[in-house]
Amino acid sequence: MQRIGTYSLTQKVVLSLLLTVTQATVSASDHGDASPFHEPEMVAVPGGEFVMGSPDTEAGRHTDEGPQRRVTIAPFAMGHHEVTFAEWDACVADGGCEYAPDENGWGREHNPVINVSWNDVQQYIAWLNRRSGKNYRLPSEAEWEYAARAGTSTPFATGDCISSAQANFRGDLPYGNCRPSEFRGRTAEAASLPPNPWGLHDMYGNVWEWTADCWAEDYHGAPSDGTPRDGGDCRVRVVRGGSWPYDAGVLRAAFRDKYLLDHRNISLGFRLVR
Ligand SMILES: [Ca+2]
Repeated sequence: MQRIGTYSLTQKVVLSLLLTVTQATVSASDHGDASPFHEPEMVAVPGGEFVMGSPDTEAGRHTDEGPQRRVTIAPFAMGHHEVTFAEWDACVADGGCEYAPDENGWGREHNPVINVSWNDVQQYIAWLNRRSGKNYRLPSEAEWEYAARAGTSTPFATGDCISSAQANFRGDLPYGNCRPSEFRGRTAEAASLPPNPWGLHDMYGNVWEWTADCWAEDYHGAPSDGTPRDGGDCRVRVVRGGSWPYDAGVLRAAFRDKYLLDHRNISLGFRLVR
């Protein structure tokens, strides 16, 4: 449905019929003219164990990325792409989200939603869970890094370098001795760049992604079972993955940053897990 603009007219008709059926089945409690309800497209992430954080030897490393430790992760499903404006706007239209974020003149639809705070996201999740009857939530920091690495241990799932053909970031500020590439200067349509080995798009760059975890200065005392950290400073939550106006060093799988719960900006979005 999200890519309806690219379908042929016949496909649109078929799709609308299908959606009508889905709507009737899924949402008997629909209100009037609200948009049809769609769940996010999810990708199955296998359970496993991984080494979280970066080694002392990794260029650009910060002390908050250690100490490295083994973390066990139960299987889960993760958003195929960052939550889009179309997905957010459906929540607003349905009365589930009070806040309609500005798109910074870049258009809405398939662009990743920006200008949403951690608190705003809680409204979206509550709405989605009411409508779907499922348990969508923000990923833990450990789940996020596990999924971003997708079995790799290099700074990026793409290896020791990443380019703007693989991720949306300041390609003109590459990592280490890697070659420079394009800087787009804005968000890219969600999932318009190649996925990581586990089929997840834009884990590196495009928009920062909120996680569930309270901020702590390093991994001493952090859980090793993949659950979010609830100690530390819970007024501040961890964001991951870097974003379109940041250099490659910030896109590293181990890199961590943080924002206050009510902070909104044009490089900050999210994706969900369940
Ligand atoms: Ca991202």
